[in-house]
Amino acid sequence: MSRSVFECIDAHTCGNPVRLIAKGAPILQGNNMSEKRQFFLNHFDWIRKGLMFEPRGHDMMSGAILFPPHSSKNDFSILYIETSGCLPMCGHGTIGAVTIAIQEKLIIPKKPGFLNIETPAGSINITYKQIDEKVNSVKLTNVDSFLAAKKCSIVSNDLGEIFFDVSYGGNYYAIIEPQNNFSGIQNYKAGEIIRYSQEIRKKINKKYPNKFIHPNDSSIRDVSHLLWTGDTLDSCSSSRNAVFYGDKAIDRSPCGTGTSARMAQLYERGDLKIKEQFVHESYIGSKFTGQVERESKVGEFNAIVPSVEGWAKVYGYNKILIDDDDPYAHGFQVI
Ligand code: PYC
Repeated sequence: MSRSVFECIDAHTCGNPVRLIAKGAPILQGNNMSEKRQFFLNHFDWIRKGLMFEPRGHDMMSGAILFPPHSSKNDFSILYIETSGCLPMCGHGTIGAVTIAIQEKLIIPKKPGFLNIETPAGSINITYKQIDEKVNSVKLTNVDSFLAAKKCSIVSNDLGEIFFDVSYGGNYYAIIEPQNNFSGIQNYKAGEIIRYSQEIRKKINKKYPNKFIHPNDSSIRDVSHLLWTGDTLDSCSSSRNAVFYGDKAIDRSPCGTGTSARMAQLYERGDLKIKEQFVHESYIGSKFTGQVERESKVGEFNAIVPSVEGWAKVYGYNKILIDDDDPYAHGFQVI
C-alpha cells in the first residue's frame, strides 16, 4: 500500500479549471517535452487519472505540471494533464499555469513580464501584465497553426450530414460552422452538443484515418477536439464557440488552441488579416483576444503564428491524497 501527496494550486482561466501540481510531480525521462509526455503517459498516467477524474476532479478538469527547461533560452517546460490524456498544447492551461506560477512565486522569470516555455507541441512565448501581486492578463504566442483540410463531412445520427474544416492550433480541431443541418450553438443545449460530439469525433477519426498527423511530430495526431460555432452573445465579439474535449466536456473558456485553430482557418480563407483583433467568446460568454502575428509554414501547409490573451484567477490550495487503500484511488468517469 502506498500513499502519494500532491500539493496543488487550483485556478480557472475564464471559467475553465486549471490545477497546477506544485509539489509531488514525478521525475520524467526524455530529452524534450514531447518525449517526457510519452514517458508520463506510459509510467505515471495514474497521477493524471487520480487528480483529473472523479472523485478528486470532474469531467472538465484540466491541469499542468512545470519542469525545468531543456534549453537555457526557456524559463521552464510544461506538461498538460487532462481528463482525455496529456494534450500537446493547452491555451487555457498555459494562461492559468503562468498566472499561478508568477503569483505564487513558483518560478522567477529571467526577464520580468516575459517567459519562454517549452510545451510538448513546441516553444511558446508569453508576456504577462502584473499589478502588485496579481497577474491581470497573459498573452501567449502559440505554436504555428494551420488549416489542415477543408470541407470534410460525416453523417451524424442526430443531425444528418455535417460539413467541417480541420485546423491545427496545438491540437487538431474539427470546426463545425452553421449550415443546413446545424443552425449554430445558440440553438443547442450544452448536453446536446456533447452528445453529438461524442459520436461525430469517432466517425471523423474512422473516416479519415492517418490524415491528421503533425508534419513535425507524429505523436500529435487525429481530431481530438470539436469546435462548434454560432452567434455571439456580445455584438462586439468576433465569434463564439463551444469546444468539446475529453469525453464529456465543453470548454468554459474560449479555448486557446481552439482560438488559434479558428484564426488559422479564417486567415487561410481571407476572413482575418494580420494583426486584426479577434475576440473569441466561450459558451459561457468569457472572452480571449487573439490575433495573427505573422505568417509561417509547417511542412507543406501555409501556417500562422497566432497569439491569444486571457486571464485566470487562483481560488484554492488543495493538498490531494492518492491512497492505494481507496478503491477510487485512480479515479473514475461516468460517461
Ligand atoms: O485552451 O487550448 C485550450 C484547451 C484545450 C482543451 C481545453 N482548453
